[in-house]
Amino acid sequence: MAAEVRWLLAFLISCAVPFSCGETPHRKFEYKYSFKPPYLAQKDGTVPFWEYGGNTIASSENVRVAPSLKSQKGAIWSKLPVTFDWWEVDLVFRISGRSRIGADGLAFWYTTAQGAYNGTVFGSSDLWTGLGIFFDSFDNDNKHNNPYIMAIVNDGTKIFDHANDGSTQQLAGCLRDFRNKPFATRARIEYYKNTLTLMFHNGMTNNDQDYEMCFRFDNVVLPKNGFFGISAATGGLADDHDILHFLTLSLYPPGQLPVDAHKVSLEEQAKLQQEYFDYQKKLDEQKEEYRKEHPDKFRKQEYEEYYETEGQKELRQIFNGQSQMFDALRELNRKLDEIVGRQERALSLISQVQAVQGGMQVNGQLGQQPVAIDSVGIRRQEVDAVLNNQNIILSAAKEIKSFVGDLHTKTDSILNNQARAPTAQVQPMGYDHQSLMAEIRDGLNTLKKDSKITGSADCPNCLSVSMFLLFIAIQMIILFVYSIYRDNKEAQMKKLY
Ligand SMILES: [Ca+2]
Ligand SMILES: [Ca+2]
Repeated sequence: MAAEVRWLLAFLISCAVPFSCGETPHRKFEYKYSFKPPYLAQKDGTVPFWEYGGNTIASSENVRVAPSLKSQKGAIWSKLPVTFDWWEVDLVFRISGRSRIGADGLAFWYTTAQGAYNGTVFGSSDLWTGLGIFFDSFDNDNKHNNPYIMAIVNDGTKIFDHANDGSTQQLAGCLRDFRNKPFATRARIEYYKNTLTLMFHNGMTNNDQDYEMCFRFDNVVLPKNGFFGISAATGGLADDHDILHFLTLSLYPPGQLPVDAHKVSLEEQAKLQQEYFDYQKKLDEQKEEYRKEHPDKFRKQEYEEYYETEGQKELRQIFNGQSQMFDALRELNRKLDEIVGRQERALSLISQVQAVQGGMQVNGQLGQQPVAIDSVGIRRQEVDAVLNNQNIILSAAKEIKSFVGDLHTKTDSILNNQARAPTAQVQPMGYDHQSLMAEIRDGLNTLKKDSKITGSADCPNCLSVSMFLLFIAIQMIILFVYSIYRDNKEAQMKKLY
């Protein structure tokens, strides 16, 4: 009875889990809190719905928050406060510099007020209220743990702990290298139902799906109606800190998407689409004009694209090889995960079988052999076989272990011998090679001497061919005489009878 109840419970839980976990929020693109190329900055240099300052430069392709010059600081802040509770920000960025170590880093902000453009925390204000996510390039505390990504939530009272790279204040973080990557690095920051998640793309591939978890932290409470911002700073060492995309999505639990928001977005979408097409058309016309005006220059540029230097070629080959290795590794990783999953399932099934067996024994049904448990799809003898196999594998592993230990000790002693007598030769142990060699040499010499003696002197004891034939002839004569004699004898005997 207990077993049935357990099965029912397991079934109910397995049914309920997908419904509770599979809930995905509705996503809506928020263009007033986003920027992306082309035409990121307008002709007058402004970025629509954003304000920037300090040493930040915005172009049509990206926002260079801090350039690779000494002691630069800059920031870009959204003009409007956020009007939604939950959000996801897709950040596509590049941090690159010629030095092996870079500085200082980049910060993503969600704070109750816009910060400064030349502050002390990665280019913006300290004592902030809200969230700061820092991409810290420079290792201030010399613990060899940078570049590092970390999140710090501040209530406006904490001063950023630069000396310890913020490690005493961080909510969560991960060690990831984000500098000088072949493709742009990406961070997906999600704040949904008080859970803060950061997914990171290391820029080693241009596959949009290669995100991995940096951290996930529950029970994070952020103030409402904050401002988004990005800031960066350089020090004695300097990197270029470029933001290529800043895409914001508002998240709504299923069934809570505001109705009018969807309608408005459709209208505005159509309007923007039209604007985009007009602009695209204008640009194509301008391009065509330019091509007509400068035909030679254009042709030259066209052909130059086809050539690459030796260095570029080599780099491309190396990169291709590495990409292949990376793909193979990822595939292996996936398969390992699969195997681990299967093993866990098998283990849970075995434990269930044992539990069921235990239940049966308690209920006094010991007489009935629990031969088949079809509902699980696994039989008793199969479990036994699996256990036996495991035991065999274990004993084999033990043997291998002792063998490896043996090998290890032997290797150690060889190494010690070598250390004592540092020659290129490995000294044999417990077996005198040289004396054996001497013995063999000696034996060979005697053999040679013997063969010389036998080869040079006439063989006194040997039988020659003529001698042998003589013996044969004598024997034949004797036999012949004897047969004649015997015939005579027989003839005489016959006469007598
Ligand atoms: Ca630092
Ligand atoms: Ca550090």
